Amino acid sequence: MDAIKRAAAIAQDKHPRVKDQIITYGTAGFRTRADDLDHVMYRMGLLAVLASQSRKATIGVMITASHNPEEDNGVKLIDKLGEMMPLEWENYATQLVNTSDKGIPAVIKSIVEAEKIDLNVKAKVFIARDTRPSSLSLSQAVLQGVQALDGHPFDFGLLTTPQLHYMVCCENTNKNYGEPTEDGYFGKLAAAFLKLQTESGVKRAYSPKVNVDAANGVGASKARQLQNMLGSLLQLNISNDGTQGKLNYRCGADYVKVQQCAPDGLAIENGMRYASFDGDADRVVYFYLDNDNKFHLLDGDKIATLVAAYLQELVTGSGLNLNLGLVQTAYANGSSTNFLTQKMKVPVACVPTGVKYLHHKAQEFDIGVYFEANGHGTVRSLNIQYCKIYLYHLHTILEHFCKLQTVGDAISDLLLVETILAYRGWSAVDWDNMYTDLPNRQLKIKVKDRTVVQTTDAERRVTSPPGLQEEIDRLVSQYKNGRSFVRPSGTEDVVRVYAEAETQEYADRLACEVGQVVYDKAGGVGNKPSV
Ligand code: G16
Repeated sequence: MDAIKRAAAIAQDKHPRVKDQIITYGTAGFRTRADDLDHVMYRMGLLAVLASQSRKATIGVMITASHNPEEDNGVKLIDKLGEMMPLEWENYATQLVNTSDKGIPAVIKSIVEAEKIDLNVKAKVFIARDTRPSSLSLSQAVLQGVQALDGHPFDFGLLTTPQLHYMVCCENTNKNYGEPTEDGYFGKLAAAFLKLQTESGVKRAYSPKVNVDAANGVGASKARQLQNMLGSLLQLNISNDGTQGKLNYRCGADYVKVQQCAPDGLAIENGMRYASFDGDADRVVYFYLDNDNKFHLLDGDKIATLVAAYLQELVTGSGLNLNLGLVQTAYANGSSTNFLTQKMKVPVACVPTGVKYLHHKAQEFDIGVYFEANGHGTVRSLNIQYCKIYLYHLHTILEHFCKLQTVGDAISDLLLVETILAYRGWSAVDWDNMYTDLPNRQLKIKVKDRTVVQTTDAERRVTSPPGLQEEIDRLVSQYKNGRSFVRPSGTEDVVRVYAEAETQEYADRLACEVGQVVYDKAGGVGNKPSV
């Protein structure tokens, strides 16, 4: 029996597709209830072998549902340089996952033909997982998929998503970038942080204490490993480390960003600086309490502004003619965009949600800073070597903190933020004072089928269902500084609503009114939002 037939037989016997439910490769891979994912994982193991043979490189498979609730899980493939797979591979993934068990050989053969794959090439697949209870058995299913097509799996066990990106890239660049081990990863980050602190100096006003909410996820143990290498340079006090609370439940970057409040599991005090990771530690947001005990969020937009302003200062100081730009999504707070374009004179581009779009767009600049408001982001520069000659600091930052972080990395982004705060001698309040956010609100609306909502113009306008955009325009026109858009999530079964306005009360009301219209026009289910 050849490998493809054997793989199909194992699928039917051990990893059958039991539900006739279509699942698509979304914003960040497949994501749904963990109970529905066994066959998906096995088939992604098969696909990873084909991808490895096609690209003649090691491919990564990460098992995580990132910010989603603990009951969910997900999987995504990592391309040879640590980037997301091209669109055609996302389509292959959707085809392979949704065919019947008997249909597997035909789909594999069509991929082999389309990509002209030599099935004799030795395939190598790196696998890692987050801390969800379901992740271990799902990673076994991936492993069996890889073995079924005679590929060679290497299971790293628990890693953050960005760590697996790092491992894949190191492996495929002959270890030029670093050792594909955890020691290699932490050693590289710690050495760069130490170097930047020593050379650019740490202002006295800077406090190296940061309280980290690790979302009860994999980032907790990893941040501790980093802490062991940093000594007193940076003092990370880690809460929500998974020993008590539930993953992402009332904690983590997504909760803090969307709810605009401190997470459970840590006692927030004024004068301190806090950071929240998400479940697989590829996003980070900061927050603090002011002297009036008011909560302040320093989200991806604030991080982008801090980083872009710092890099612009370095570039301007060098006299080099490098163009620096920022990439955001529709979720970016209007004040951040105004501050950057009008005050800092940094060009800003807007793209659809998903780091793959931001990453791609950022490459149009010599130095492209990209961040989603939810805390995903990094800096891209295709001119790293060029920067090295003139801008040693910039080069160190790009090379060590940013180069590989094609999806953003909470840990290296935290080091980047701390490097800049130390250099400027800033507290969280000083940083927040760069500009004031417009009050905003996000809601999730449950609908029968979220794909009925279709968008254009980087997701800022709705094209379907008919009449929805006109209603949103009408509502927005009633609010000073009002802005709102809706889009189907690519990771959860909801339609997302974003609104901003002059006051929090108005932003809340606008979001609710837009949510009601979505509910009415897009087939809402369950409770209708009420003002
Ligand atoms: C993923 C993507 C992000 C995206 C987020 C929410 O993040 O990598 O680019 O912003 O999902 O996407 P959506 O609004 O389509 O649900 P994560 O941290 O969950 O992997």
